[in-house]
This record gives sequence, structure tokens and C-alpha cells, in this order.
Amino acid sequence: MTAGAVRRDRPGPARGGLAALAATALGVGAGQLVALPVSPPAGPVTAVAGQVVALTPPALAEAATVGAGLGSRHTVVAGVLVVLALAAAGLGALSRSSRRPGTWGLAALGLVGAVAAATAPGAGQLDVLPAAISLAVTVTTFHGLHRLASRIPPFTPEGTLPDGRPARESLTRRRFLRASAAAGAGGLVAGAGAAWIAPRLPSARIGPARDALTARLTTLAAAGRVAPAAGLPPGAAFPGGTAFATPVADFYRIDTALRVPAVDPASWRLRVHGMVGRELDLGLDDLLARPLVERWVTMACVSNEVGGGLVSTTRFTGVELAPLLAEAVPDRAADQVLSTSTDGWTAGSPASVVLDPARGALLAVAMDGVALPPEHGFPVRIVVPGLYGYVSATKWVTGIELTTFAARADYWRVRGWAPPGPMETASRIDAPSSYAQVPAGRVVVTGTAWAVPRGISRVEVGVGDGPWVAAELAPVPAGGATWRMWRAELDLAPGRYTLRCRATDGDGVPQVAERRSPLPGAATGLPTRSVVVA
Ligand SMILES: Nc1nc2c(c(=O)[nH]1)N[C@H]1C(S)=C(S)[C@@H](COP(=O)(O)O)O[C@H]1N2
Ligand SMILES: [Mo]
Repeated sequence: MTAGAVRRDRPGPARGGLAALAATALGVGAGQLVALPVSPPAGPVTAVAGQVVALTPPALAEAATVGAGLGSRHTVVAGVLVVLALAAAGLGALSRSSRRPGTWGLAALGLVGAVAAATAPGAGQLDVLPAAISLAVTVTTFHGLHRLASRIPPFTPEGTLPDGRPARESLTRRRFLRASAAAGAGGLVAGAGAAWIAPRLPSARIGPARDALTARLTTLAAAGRVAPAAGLPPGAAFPGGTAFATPVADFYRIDTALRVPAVDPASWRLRVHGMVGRELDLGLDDLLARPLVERWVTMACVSNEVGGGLVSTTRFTGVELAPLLAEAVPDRAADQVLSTSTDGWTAGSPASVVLDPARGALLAVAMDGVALPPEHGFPVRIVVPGLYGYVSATKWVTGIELTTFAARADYWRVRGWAPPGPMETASRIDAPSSYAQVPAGRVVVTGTAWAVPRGISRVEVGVGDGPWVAAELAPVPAGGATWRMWRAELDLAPGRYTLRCRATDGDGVPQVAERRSPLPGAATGLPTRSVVVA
């Protein structure tokens, strides 16, 4: 060995393991810290723990809770940390001749965190950021520490190198140990700091505030202060078909919010202003003091493709918007109701629609009997039956301005979308699924159709170019504000078929068959589905 050359060597399993462990600690600590301003549940460890809890069968979760003194959540977090530490140390120990096992393994662990954060219910678009930063910090730190560890000469007795020079081993070793200790300690401090800060942030109050609002609504309902929605008529959905009421967790979600706004209901205000005779300024208590109603509504997104899933139905609870706005004495010349959210998003609805008491626009506070989830607009959002979400359904609403379409354009109109029009009559085939193989004979086809607020009067199904066959229509709660399930039985011999369907609205007008993509208005065209009958 030539004098002065730094001998490269394999770091033993202990050094490799220590390097990976310290790097992971720093990376995870950084990720947890970055999550604070983004979204605390999106911290990589918090996110994985959350998914573990969500995926644990209830019986097992209960057993874990009973068994754990600290409560299952802390136990799960501790479990995740232990598994992570073992995995990281193992990957580091494997990285002897090359950094590759550690690099790829640690990156894979980081990806698990990112996927957990991105797929958590209510995740915002920025929620992968903490895990991504965590991954980058971990891998970079691991590289640095691994390089230091590789520079430590092999152990020789008497502290000399094989060529007899005095080893600088102790110096290099000390540098490696010091750097590892610094990374590990930094990670611990960051992680512990984040864990201490998170429950003290305003966003941590949203969960309890939501529960409190749900409890309050339950009390109001028990006191008869909520006009209940008509119960679902029996048979509103067909066996094997799509559920009439979309579970809240499956309700489609569309918004531009990079992070889900955390709006404290205690300080929430709604200002009604603009072309009005009298401005209104309401808090949540003022809102809940008004008569509350429940209403079944099917909401749809204008960007839904034919056959797409951006349409859902739930029972909203809220305050009638038309009489509330009437109290502000809107100017007759105001043709637009422009609503604003805390994040600056705006929706411009036709005043004629929102101010029409028969349409039933709501300031909604709950869906399916529970306070709105944060990602669906907690604490208050607007719901206008028959208007697409982009021109009506403002989540986290805090302002309503009476104005004109000539004077103000809303968020999506500025970006090329059409001003509000009536909702297109639309239908969808839900079963059999695409390219499903079904046995020959009687084939049951189910689906849904909507044309809010006109309702659905007829749905027909066709096979190939064959004639239209009337489908059976399920009963719906009163009015046309919801979708309507349908079902048809076809007699099919073996072969490949294309099924199509067509809905007719309550005014007797069939849905537009001409194929048109969403932008600038809603899509039109008849849904089709390929099936294989064997
Ligand atoms: N504040 C805010 N509200 C919003 C949006 C948004 O981006 N920001 N998107 C709208 C659109 S385009 C639709 S389709 C509906 C979707 O509501 P959901 O996510 O509760 O299903 O919300 C509307 N309300
Ligand atoms: Mo939308």
C-alpha cells in the first residue's frame, strides 16, 4: 500500500448497520418535522402507523387496545419504529462490499412511507412530501456515513497499519462514530420534537371539534330540531349493484387544496356581502340556531368522464341557503352567487338557482349523519342540487358575495371552464364489470342514472346495435335530486357483446348521445361495456 493512500475497506456489519440506523433516524426525524406544517398525519412513521391501524381487523385492534396500557396508537407507533430500526440495521449490515443493499432497501422503506401518506383517507396533494424528504435525507446520510466507515482501516493489533505506519484508525473511527451519533441524535430530537408539537397545533383540534359537532347535531336531531330526510325506500339499490348511499370514505373528492384546510369551527365565520341590502356575518352557533334539514343529494363533478366515478350520493344535513340569503336582501341585478373558501377558491352559481327555495341549496355541516370530514369541507360547505361542484359546492366556505357574471369570474371560469349550465342527464353501467366473463343465459345488468334536479323517468339497455330494452327502475327518495338505480335482464347466448345504456330525464328528454369530452363543459355520450358471455 502506498503511503498516504486511504485504504478502502468493507465496513463490517456493525458499522454498516450503525450507518443505516443513524441515517434512518435522521431521515425519519426530518420527515416527521416537515410534516408539521404540511399535515402532521403525513409524517412517514405516523402515516405507516395509521395504515397499520386501518388495516388491522377490528377484533385484533380491540385485543391490542386492551393489552396495551398506553393505548393502541402509541403501541403501533412503537412497533413501527422497532420494525423500521431492525430493517434499517439489517440493510446496513448487508451493505458490506457495496452501498447498494442499504441504498435501495432504505429507499424502499421510504416509499412505503410515501404510499402510506398518499393513500391515507383525506390525504392532501402535498402529503407525500414528508416521506420524500425523509427518503432523500436517509439515503444521503447513509452514503456519507458509509463512506466514512469505508475509510476506517482494518483492525490491526498495536494500532499500526499492515505497512507498519501508525494507524489513523482511531481518528477515522472517531469521526465515523461522531457523525453517526450526531445523525442519530439529530433524528431523535427532531422526531421527539415533532411528536411533542403535533398535538399542540391547531390542526390537532379538528378531530375533537368534528366529534363535538357530530354530537351536537345528534342532540339537535333528538330534540326534533332537524327535519329528517325521507328514509330510503326499500329496494333503492339492487342486490349486486352500486349502493344508493355512497359510504363517506368512498365519496369522490376533487379540490385544488395542496393541504386540506384546518378550519376551527369556534372561529369560523360566514360573511354574506356584495350586492345586498344588508350584510350578514354568521358564526357556527348562528347557523345551528336556524332550522336544520336533511337532504339526499347526488353530487357530480363536471370533469367526470362518461361511465366515470366522480359522482356520489349522500344524506347532507344543513341549513337552507335560499331563505338565509333572502335575509341579506339581494339586489335584483345580482345574477351570480360567488362563494369563497378559506383557501381562496371560488365558485360562481346562478343566483336564480341558489335563491330558489324549491331547489334546496344547503349550507351543509354533515354528511351521512356525521360532521363533514376535513377533506369534504369541515365545518361548512355549500351543496346546490343540480349544479356541478365546480360552480357551487364550495368547501371550507367563509364568504358569499352577490355579484354579476359580467363583473366576476370564478376559479375555473378563469381557467377555461364554461359558466354554469344545467346538469347533463347521465347514466352508467356498473355490473357486470368491464370484460367480465358471465355465464350464458339470463344476464343481469345494473347501473345508475342521474339528472338532478329533473330526475330519471326511464333507462334503456341495448346489446350491440340491437333495439333498446326498458330497464327496471328502483324507487328513489322524493324529488329528482339523486341518482336512480336500474336493472335489466338480458338473455344472451355465448359470445362477445357491447352493452350500452341510455337514460331519459324527468322532462322526457333522453341523454345526449353525441360523444363529447369534459372541458369546457360536462361530458356527453352513451356509456358502453364489453362483456364476454361463455
Ligand atoms: N374550496 C374548494 N371547494 C371545492 C373545490 C375546490 O377545489 N376547493 N372543488 C369543487 C369541485 S370541482 C367539486 S366536483 C366538489 C367536490 O366535492 P367533494 O370533494 O366533497 O366530493 O367540490 C367543489 N368544492
Ligand atoms: Mo368538480
